[in-house]
Amino acid sequence: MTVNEYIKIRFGRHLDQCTNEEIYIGLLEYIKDKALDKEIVGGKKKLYYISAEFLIGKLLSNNLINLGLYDQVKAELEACGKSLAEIEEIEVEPSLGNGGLGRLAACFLDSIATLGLNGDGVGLAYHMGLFKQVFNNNLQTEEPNPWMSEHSWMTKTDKTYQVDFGGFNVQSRMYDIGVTGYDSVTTKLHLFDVETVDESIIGEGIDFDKSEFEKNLTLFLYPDDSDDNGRLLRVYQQYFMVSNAAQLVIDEALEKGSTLYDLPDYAVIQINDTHPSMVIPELVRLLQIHGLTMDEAISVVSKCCAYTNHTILAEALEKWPIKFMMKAVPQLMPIIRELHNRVVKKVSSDEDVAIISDGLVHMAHMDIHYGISINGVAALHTEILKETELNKFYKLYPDRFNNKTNGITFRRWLLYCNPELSKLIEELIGPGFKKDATELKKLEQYINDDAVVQRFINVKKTRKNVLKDYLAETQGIELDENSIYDIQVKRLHEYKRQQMNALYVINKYFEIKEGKKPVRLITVIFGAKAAPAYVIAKDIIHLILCLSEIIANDPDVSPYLKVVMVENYNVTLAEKLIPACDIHEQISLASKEASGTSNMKFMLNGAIAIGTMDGANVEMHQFVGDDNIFIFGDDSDTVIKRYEDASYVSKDYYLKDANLKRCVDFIISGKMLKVGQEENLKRLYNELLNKDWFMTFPDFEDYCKTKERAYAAFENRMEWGRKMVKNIANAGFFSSDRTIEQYNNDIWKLS
Ligand code: 26W
Repeated sequence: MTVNEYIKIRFGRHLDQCTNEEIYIGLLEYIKDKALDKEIVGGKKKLYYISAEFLIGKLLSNNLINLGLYDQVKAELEACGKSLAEIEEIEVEPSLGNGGLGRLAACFLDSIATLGLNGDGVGLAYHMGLFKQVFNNNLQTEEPNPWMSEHSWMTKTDKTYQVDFGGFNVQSRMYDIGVTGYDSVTTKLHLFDVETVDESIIGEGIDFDKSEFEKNLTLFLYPDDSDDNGRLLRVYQQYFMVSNAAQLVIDEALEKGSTLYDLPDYAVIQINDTHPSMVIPELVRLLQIHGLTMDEAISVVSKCCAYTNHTILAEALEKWPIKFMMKAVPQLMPIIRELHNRVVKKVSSDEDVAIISDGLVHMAHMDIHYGISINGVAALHTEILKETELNKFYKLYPDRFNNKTNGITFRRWLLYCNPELSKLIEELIGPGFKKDATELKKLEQYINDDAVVQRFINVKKTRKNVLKDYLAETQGIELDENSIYDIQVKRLHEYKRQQMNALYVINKYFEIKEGKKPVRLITVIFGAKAAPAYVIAKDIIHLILCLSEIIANDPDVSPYLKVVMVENYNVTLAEKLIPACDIHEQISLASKEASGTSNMKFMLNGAIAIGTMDGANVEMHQFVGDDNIFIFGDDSDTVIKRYEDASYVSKDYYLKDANLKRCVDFIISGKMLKVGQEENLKRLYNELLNKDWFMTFPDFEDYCKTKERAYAAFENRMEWGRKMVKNIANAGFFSSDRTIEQYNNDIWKLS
């Protein structure tokens, strides 16, 4: 049935008589129907990918592409004078994630379905998602980000569970979003919600009463955790998520004839970071209710669960106070104590590997002792886990540790977001790369073919114009498509070092003032949300916004340098920014970025990285070689050592390097104080001068020099074009299809 026929039945009207809203609703139902036809008819064993975040992005075009309907539907709409792009604007992006971890989960679901694997996602249906970022007076403010509506991709199911908390219980309901595989089957994302959630408790901004758990359980993703009530709420949310997941796992296994003693033949659970870790004690608890002994239950659960670590930062490894656990989930504490005692008795009495110590429950430790696998998300990251952060665990369980370098879905990050590039590639090497990303390697044969390389440069120009139009229309930002687009988009965090990029901007500002003018306008684009309680991160945003204002208003500088910070960076914006990018910034302090995934998306779209030897940059560098990526800065060994011997004193660098000093001093200069807030700027200045925990100063000089090298290289357009082709040709490894195949072969073992 065509869309037209479908719409006619539904609305009794022809397509050209419908509004865009009506067509959107019609398409939603049309696609849902088509996806249903392809639903996987379950094999025996099933994967449950439990994650607190699924940053799925808009689904309309994505689903059309995966179902093979995109061209047909687009043409049908065009024939009636309608535009798919305009209809797409109606869809609201669900903001069910912070950044990499959530977007990775979404890419994985796409690949799981595409590979035809029997696996579903399980998470929460946060009503407001993560906050919406709004800039006021050069400062970030936060607003609720509602996305649910009567017509959405979510389908209400009749599955409900009871979830018990200390002192009360709630009734949950499961909602499903179909996950369409590319030319393959449909699997599901199950999102749990609770009917008592009350959106009216939201006050100013994203303020709400954090103690009213029944009303706020699924209201926001990661609510502000700067106080005890906020942190306690996270425990409630996490338990709500995993209790539902565990009940679903048991239900589905029983339906398929499991005795529960053989649960590992029916279910494998991937624990995405530590947020779902309570699934381990919860499953043990439920299996006991089903008649297994504690011994049996622990043995069964230990064969079902696998854990992925996404961060090296110690502060991000969750540890929950026992008193929180006793309040929120008292029924789990006896089980966690038992799990802890068994480790002490049978494995090791070393405090460092204990599940309970100092009145805290160490979630990652539980995952490692009671799981089949622990993986890092890039080669370097896994090595650092094994050799330093989790070394004691690695010694206990060497066989459980493995690496799974992250990946991205090429359907969204190439076919959908860059159709011009996709078309060019298809013309050159055929359509095989869409199913087998390693075929991109065939593009290398064109690296010395100037006419072909020029076409890649032309596609980039087209995409730079698309971004220019989009930002002008949606955010009132003016870009010059002839400038270099130098882009850093990612969560705001000191370890990612947006502040170093900002210091570079200041450096360039001074150079231009002194008459050293770049040959071409440089546009430095930032996009980042800061966690609401992360004060310094918000100060860095303030710095960037102030710089943007000062430079835009300075006629000496503005023809040569432009600083832009896009508001409310999200998946939809990423889809516009990434194809348009010339140079992308992957400048984390070496050893701190577990992997990074935007680096892969940029590479695939023919942007060249300026990066440190960190996360997956290391593997990208291996693929493209020194000439096609701009590497700088201290390596992870140097950094780790500097932390170990506590030898870093930021002020020494500041005093030694006059150039650095004047850049840092500029933060509290009269010019800055005129457009910014003294409190914020002074705090940031002091932080850098007296602490600089993520070591921007030691890398600063090398960073500046490397940027100059990159900008100079950009001017040799043909050579730059060759670098672009080299990067695209070598991006195949970073397909999430490859990552998921490895998870399946090594851990999940689904048939
Ligand atoms: C305190 C709880 C907590 C801690 C960290 C919540 C959320 C986070 C981050 C948002 C986790 C995250 O996104 N990590 C990123 O995961 C990506 C996918 O593996 C990696 O590519 C990034 O390097 C890593 O920062």
